[in-house]
Amino acid sequence: ARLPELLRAMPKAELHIHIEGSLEPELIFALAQRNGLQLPYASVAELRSAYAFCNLQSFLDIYYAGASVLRHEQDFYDLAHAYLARAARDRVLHAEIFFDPQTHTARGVAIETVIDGLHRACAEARTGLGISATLILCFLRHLSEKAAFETLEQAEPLLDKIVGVGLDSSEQGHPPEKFARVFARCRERGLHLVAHAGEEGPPAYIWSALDVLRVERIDHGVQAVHDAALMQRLAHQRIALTVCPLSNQKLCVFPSLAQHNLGRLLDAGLAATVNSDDPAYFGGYINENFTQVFAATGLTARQAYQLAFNSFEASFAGNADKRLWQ
Ligand code: ES4
Ligand code: ZN
Repeated sequence: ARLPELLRAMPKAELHIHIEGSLEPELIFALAQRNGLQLPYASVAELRSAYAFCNLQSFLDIYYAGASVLRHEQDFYDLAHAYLARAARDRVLHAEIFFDPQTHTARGVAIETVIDGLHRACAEARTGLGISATLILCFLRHLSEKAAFETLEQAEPLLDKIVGVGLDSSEQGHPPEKFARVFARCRERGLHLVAHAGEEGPPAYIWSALDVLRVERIDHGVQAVHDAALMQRLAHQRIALTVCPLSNQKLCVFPSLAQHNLGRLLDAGLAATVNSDDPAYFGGYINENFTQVFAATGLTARQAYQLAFNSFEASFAGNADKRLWQ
C-alpha cells in the first residue's frame, strides 16, 4: 500500500491538541450567533484570511480572540465533540486534550462550565465513537504563578475529570521554573505533568521542565537538537516529545517543512510523536500532519510504525482505555 494510505489508516494516539485550537471558523460564527455576539469579521472567509502569523505570539493573539465566543457548557461540549468526531476519522483511538481555563475564567466563565462541557464530550466519545479521551489542564505561562495557583484551587473539586496539567502560551521569557511550586502541588495531587518547552525557547527550558517541574513528556521539544547532552538524556530516558509539524511550519520554527527535524529526532532514538497542536489554525488535523511531514522529509513506513507505537507508549492511557480499543 502507498505510504499516505498507511499513515491515514494506522491506529494512533493524539497527545498534543489544544481544544481551543480546534475551533473552526464556521463554529466561531455559529457560536457568536447563538450567543448574540458581534464579531469583527463579516464572513468565515474574512476570518480565515486573518490567519497569517509567523511566530507564536502573533498566532496566540488570534487564538485567544477566537476562543472568546465560548460561553456556555454546551459550547465547550460542541467544541470537544466536533474535535473527537474529526479525530475518529483520522483513526485516533486515544486523545489527551489540552484546555486553557484561564482564557475563559478571565472572561467570567466558571471553570466548571469549561470542564463539565469538555468532560461530557469525552465521556460520550467512549460509547459513541469508541475513543478514549482525557483532559489536561494547561496553565498560561505569560500569567503569574499566583494566577496558576488560583486556577488549581478553582479546579480542585473537578480534579477527577482531568488526568494531568501542562504549561502553554508565550514561551520566551517565561521559563518553566516560574511554575515550580504549582507543579509540585499538582504532583502531590497525583496528576500527570507535561509542559511546552523548546518550541521557540532554548534547550535550557527543556532541562528545567524535566529537572524543576519533573514533567513526564515535553510538548514540542524540537530545539533539543541544539544540545547533544540533552538529546542523550531524552533518548536514554525515553522521554516523549509531542511534535507538531504543521504548527512548526506555520509559526516559522523551521524555514520549511522539508527542513523539519522529526527524522533527526527519530534517528537519535528519541520517542517522538506526531500531533496537530491547533488544527483549525495550522491547516490540518493529525493525518495531515503525518502525510505532509512524510512527503516533505522522506520518512519511511518503519518510522510511521515507530511514531504510532511511541504515541501509545507515551500516553497516560489506563487499562480501561486499552480495553476500549482492543
Ligand atoms: C500553542 Cl503552538 C502553541 N504553543 C504554545 N501555547 C499554545 N497554546 C495553543 N497553541
Ligand atoms: Zn501546543
